[in-house]
Amino acid sequence: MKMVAAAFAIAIGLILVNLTGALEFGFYKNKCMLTDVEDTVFRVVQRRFRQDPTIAAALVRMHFHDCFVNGCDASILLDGSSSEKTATPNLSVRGYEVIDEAKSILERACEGVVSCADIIAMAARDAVTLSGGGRYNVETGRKDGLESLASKVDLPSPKFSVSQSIDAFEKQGLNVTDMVYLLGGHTIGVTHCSLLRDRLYNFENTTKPDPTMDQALRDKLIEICPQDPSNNAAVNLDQDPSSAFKVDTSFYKQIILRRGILQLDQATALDPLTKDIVASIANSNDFNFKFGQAMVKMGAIITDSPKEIRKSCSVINSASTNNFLF
Ligand code: HEM
Ligand SMILES: *[C@@H]1O[C@H](CO)[C@@H](O)[C@H](O)[C@H]1NC(C)=O
Ligand SMILES: *[C@@H]1O[C@H](CO)[C@@H](O)[C@H](O)[C@H]1NC(C)=O
Ligand SMILES: CC(=O)N[C@H]1CO[C@H](CO)[C@@H](O)[C@@H]1O
Repeated sequence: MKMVAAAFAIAIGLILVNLTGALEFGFYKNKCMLTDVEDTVFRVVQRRFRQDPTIAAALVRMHFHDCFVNGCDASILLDGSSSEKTATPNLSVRGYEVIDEAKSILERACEGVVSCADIIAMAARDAVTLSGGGRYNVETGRKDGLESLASKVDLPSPKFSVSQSIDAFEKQGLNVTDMVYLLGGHTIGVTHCSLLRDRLYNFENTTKPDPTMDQALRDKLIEICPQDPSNNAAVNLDQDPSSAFKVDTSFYKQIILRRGILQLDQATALDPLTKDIVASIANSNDFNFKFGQAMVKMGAIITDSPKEIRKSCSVINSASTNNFLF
């Protein structure tokens, strides 16, 4: 009798763990017939990456945006007239088609098993690997959210002070060290002139450039981003030309040299709250490992809102009978 009760308790425990969405390494092992889920995602990302290496940055950023809005639940993928996709910070998030391709291959192999949120997490990891950042193990077992609302997108702004940004990360359960590692995501990818023009010509309404910017960098950037606001060219976030698309510590070395592009990135290297962390990462030799750990921690932001395994990543399963999206 006792054993039955114990077994029952364990069973209930397992169900509860599953309901609360506990993540584990290798969750999909032997869960998709003969298909290796992680390998399938990797091959899709690799094929896309060979056509367009800039997709790596887009996938890493997608995971960040997904996790910071209602946890990592693929809500960023849902279509809808006022879904997260339509929120301003999402305007330049790309890579949806990579997730869709992996999803359709996996649905053919094993229907209703692999969540879109997990595909994003795996694809972000693969993007890091393909960009030279090493391979970290990714936790899986997420489910997909039912709701996506632009009005709930409350991502930190590149104009935030370091202290505001620390608060935003702490709200997500990430500490200041995690934040500085995760900002290392900016070791790849680009931003656009519209987000940095003020630093070149009229910083905080002073009619002068941002005094924290290296003069040689400013000279270069005014060529790429003239004052005319109709120009919105892309600018590498990591200003070391030899590693602008490599995941490594060069981003930290650049911001120490006052060659940060986003105001917050630059401030992180100068603010007493973060500058020692930046300096130590810049000279560390375990960045890939620590960055991977920080990504795993970010990937574990999960809320308890209702979830499912979506059939198609851009629409909830019962989309025809409810009004969550509009
Ligand atoms: C305070 C936190 C953060 C702020 C304010 C921020 C802000 C930004 C901004 C403004 C852009 C440029 C968008 C554009 O011009 O189109 C950007 C790009 C990017 N962000 Fe962040 N970000 C933050 C944290 C992160 C984190 C945690 C990651 C990932 C670990 C990340 C990864 C990226 C990547 C890879 C890009 C380049 C995207 C591309 O080239 O397509 N960011 N970020
Ligand atoms: C931040 O979190 C990491 C990982 O969970 C931990 O190793 C580190 O000690 C924490 N740092 C601070 C400053 O709390
Ligand atoms: C600069 O001036 C504009 C227009 O007056 C104002 O909206 C904005 O808040 C100011 N920005 C800063 C950083 O003071
Ligand atoms: C890539 C993507 O889906 N971007 C969308 C962001 O939001 C605008 C609307 O404001 C859409 O037009 C874009 O398609």
